[in-house]
Amino acid sequence: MTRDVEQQRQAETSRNTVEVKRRALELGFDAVGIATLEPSAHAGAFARWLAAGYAGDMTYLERQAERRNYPARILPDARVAVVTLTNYFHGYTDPGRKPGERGGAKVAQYAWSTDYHIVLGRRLEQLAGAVHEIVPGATTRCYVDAGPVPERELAQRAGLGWIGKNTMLIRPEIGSFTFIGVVLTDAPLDPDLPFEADRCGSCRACLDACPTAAFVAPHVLDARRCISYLTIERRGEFTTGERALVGNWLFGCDVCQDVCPWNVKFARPTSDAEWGVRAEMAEPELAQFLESDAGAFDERFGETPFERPGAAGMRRNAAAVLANLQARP
Ligand code: B12
Ligand code: SF4
Ligand code: SF4
Repeated sequence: MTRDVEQQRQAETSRNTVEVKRRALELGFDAVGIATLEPSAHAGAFARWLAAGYAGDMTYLERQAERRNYPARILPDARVAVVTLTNYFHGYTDPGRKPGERGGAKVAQYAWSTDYHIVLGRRLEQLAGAVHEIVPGATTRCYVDAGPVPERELAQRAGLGWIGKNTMLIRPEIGSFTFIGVVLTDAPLDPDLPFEADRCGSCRACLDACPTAAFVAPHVLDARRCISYLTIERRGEFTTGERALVGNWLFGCDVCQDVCPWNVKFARPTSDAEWGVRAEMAEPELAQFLESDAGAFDERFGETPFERPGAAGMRRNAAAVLANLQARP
């Protein structure tokens, strides 16, 4: 290939990269970057995490470890990941007025709206459509919180932020109340430089604030003690110890993000209509979970994050919260 042809090709790749990013922002994503698909830099740490049993019942993580460590194997011929962040923060500057603080039972903010897998799945497909228009013949595959994609690591590699001691991907300008969505593609696009800085410094607010002491060390979470795991991923009934750990969290947990100074200073409420707050999610009545059968539950909470634990899981969570609230002085 002559130098001129090579230069033309490089110029076209740069133009296409700018256009893909422009379209992503136009679609409503709050940030976008391009990551390479080189092997994970954290394969050793991930293997030790699995071996220690910190994944609990999430056996799918072990099954997907091979592809996760080699993201290029997820989609044959894929060259890069287009990585997006979407802010879902609703604000909490006045804790007394924060939904969920009044009645006792609390729900993590990400679950106050329609299920993000549905909203972002649609939006990512539109972004994939844009990639096809810009690079005709390109292959794409979209992922959000699914499959073997190491989403936080790819986001860090795409220059979108760093991985904090609480294991969250934090973007300096907006904090960590964000969803990560990924489009893998074989389209030639210019990768961004990774976000190399660690902006946690000597802070350890998240580690100290975790109500269940779930962090074994900075960046290492024993999911079995994490309220988010217990209320969303854990199958079957709680042990007495687990029941006590969930406190008044009915679904998910926000504590290690609520205390993070990067959220306190920089997180701003989303104005995106797709994340409109649903009162029955943000301020749920416990009784409805204790009483509802599967049919009534599906009618009320279909297409919401509560579907993952389902009617039985939410009944278990509600019973635990009620017992914990009643046990309080
Ligand atoms: C399994 C899972 C969970 C588990 C385990 C979480 C965990 N920290 O490991 C549970 C159920 C507990 C959970 C909880 C939550 N989750 Co979750 N979860 C996932 C999922 C499906 C896989 C994560 C995973 O593989 N964990 C295993 C650990 C070992 O891997 P990792 O977290 O990716 O960490 C990597 C780095 O930390 C790095 N690493 C390892 N050692 C070191 C050391 C240093 C110094 C550094 C820098 C990096 C590093 O290597 C790891 C492997 O690549 C991802 C989606 C995905 N496919 O990635 C969503 C995901 C991580 N979850 C998400 C969310 C929103 C949450 C909650 C906030 C929900 C809530 N409010 O209740 C909480 C947060 C709790 C917390 N502090 O992590 C978002 C996070 C977005 C963001 N901005 O970071 C994701 C990306 C889903 C999405 N698409 O938006 N989750
Ligand atoms: S989500 Fe809650 S329980 Fe889980 S690590 Fe963070 S503060 Fe601890
Ligand atoms: S609370 Fe402090 S240590 Fe934890 S993630 Fe935020 S900046 Fe890092």
